Amino acid sequence: MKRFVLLLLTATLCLGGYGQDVYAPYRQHWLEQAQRYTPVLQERVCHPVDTVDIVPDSAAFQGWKAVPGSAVFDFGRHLTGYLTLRFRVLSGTQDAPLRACIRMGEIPAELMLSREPWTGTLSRAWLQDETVTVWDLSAPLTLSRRFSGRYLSVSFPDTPTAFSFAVDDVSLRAVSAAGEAPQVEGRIPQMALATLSECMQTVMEDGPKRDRRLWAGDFYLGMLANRYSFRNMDLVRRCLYLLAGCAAPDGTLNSQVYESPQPHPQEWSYAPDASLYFPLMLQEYLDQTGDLDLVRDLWPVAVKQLQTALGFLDARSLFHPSVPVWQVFDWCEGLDRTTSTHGLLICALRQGALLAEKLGDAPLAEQWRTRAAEMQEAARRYLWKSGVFVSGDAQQRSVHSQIWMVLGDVVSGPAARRVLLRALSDPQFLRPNTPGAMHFLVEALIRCGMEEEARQVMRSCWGAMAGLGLDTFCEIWDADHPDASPYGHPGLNSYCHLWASTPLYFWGRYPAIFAGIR
Ligand code: RAM
Repeated sequence: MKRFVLLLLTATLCLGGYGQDVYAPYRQHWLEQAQRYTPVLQERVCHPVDTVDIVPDSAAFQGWKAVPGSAVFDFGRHLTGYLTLRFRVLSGTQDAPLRACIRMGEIPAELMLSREPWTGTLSRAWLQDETVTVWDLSAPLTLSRRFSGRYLSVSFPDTPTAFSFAVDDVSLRAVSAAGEAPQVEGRIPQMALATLSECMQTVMEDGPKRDRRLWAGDFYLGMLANRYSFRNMDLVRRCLYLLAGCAAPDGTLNSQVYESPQPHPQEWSYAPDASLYFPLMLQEYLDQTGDLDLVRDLWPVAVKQLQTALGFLDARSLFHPSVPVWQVFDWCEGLDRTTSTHGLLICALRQGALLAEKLGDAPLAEQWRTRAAEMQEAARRYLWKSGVFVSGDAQQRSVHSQIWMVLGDVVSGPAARRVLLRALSDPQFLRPNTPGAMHFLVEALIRCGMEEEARQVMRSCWGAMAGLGLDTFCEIWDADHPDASPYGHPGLNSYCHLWASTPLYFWGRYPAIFAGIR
């Protein structure tokens, strides 16, 4: 009974301020299914393996590196979990509380970055800085915050006068839903595995430090990486059902879902690109499992995402919303995303058509294939300018647009190769600056047989991060501006990010192409 009331409450929360719920017949069931697949997190108590100092070094990532020393605990790898400190009074009697300042960093620089004045555009509370007053040194201190990182500094600014003390033990109860790790060869796949397993919590989180939530776009890429590594399909099912259960009452997907205290969405967070990954997710899930029942269960969501996006086409069959619509793809500043969404919609329609056929709806499959063909034709006719595809009224040129025109099969063969080569060699083109967008670049290069170029992107993005001695792959990667942050402060960047874990997919799916990279 209690469970029923909670689910009802969740269903009500998901409705937010919208009108009637198009998913009323299904929502409760979807949320129940999501709950049913909640994983049991595996726990492991870890201790620091060393102590280090963090020193400036202009060659190191963001200018700081860890060297043998004594100021900072080093857990030896990226961990996500709960910290416990134990103290011991060495002399005298504890006559006053102790103030402990605790900082954790995913990378060395994070402990050293200046916080004043605060320039971040997200809350400073994302920084893993905690000040705790310890009243009883004989009791272990466990912090309620879940931390994520490798480096831990603990300092005591208010020195006691009547007693001395020591930190006796530091431990971190690490949690993950990943399950047993497969053996993978090579530094890049190993880092990708660490990245993915850290993001696998009770949902596939986009980043265990920030934002710690289910993001539709990131999850699609996490699904691909999971396929060739942990194969934790229950976690995938949970995420699919959560996205569906927290969709807006008008049927559009919210791009983000929180789990606590009850599953609920970031309201009004529809983004066509995040939403259009949903048919791709279902097709990918079916391909991985053969489980048509789940696909049938969530089919209304896929249909609605495609119908909604088709509603943004203009009379020429171009994706051209008449009102501003938030689109993501990448953090590249000033990027016009409409051509990218156009290409993604073509992909989603074609995947949707495959699914419709498998579910016995041949007319719908036919209808979507026809729309996809019209959109391909429209792109060739209206978006093609001087040998490349442009985006938006300003006819912006970006690598992103070429990627999605290739993936949408608007251009193929030698012409596709020319388009990608041109975009990659011309500095005038805007370029991806996140591994999430680089993923699709690699996929597009492979699609048109440009294997050496695909390896080159793998080396210059993921390989470069590996070369810097990081433990996990980052949310942002801009080799020319290593401390670039879309959030106004590099401390807010996530240095272990789900969408960067797809080397696992590339190595698994195309072993012959990537096996040579170490
Ligand atoms: C950030 C996160 C997330 C990403 C969105 C668009 O908030 O990095 O992973 O998908 O942006």
